[in-house]
Amino acid sequence: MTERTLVLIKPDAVARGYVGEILGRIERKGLTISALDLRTAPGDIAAAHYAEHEGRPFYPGLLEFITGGPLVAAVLEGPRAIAAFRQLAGGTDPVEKAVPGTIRGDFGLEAQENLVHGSDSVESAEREIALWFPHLAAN
Ligand code: RTP
Ligand code: MG
Repeated sequence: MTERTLVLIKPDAVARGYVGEILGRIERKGLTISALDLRTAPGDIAAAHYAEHEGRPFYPGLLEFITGGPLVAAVLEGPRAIAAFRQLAGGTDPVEKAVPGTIRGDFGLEAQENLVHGSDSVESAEREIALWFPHLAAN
């Protein structure tokens, strides 16, 4: 079953020049890039994207970080694309959870500035695709 997932190459990764490296890993894994856009996230989109974390201590800083510079938003497609990209990304904390060989494990040091986002379920993916790429919403 082909799946879609919403990926963000976060502002830290764009600022550090890792867009090509990360897209290369996505392509080498075999996932298809079906939408790709460099943009600075407006506050309302960022807040809606991370609404599940509202009230957590890191939430205000997370919104500031994610809106603080250009990011790359993408839609990936492929068999088990959601899990496949999260495998490439590695665990949330680049040091405590992500292992070497993953994007976060290879390039990250901090829990917040962890380079990438990938949807965590089919429901999240469809919600996030509709938010970032309204013209690609399922219905
Ligand atoms: P994401 O949603 O960005 O793909 O990351 P995730 O599923 O691996 O992690 P999640 O728990 O959803 O957290 C969302 C993002 O919030 C930032 N964060 N900072 N300072 C902290 O302790 C902390 N914890 C999470 C990270 O940018 C994380 O990716
Ligand atoms: Mg998450």
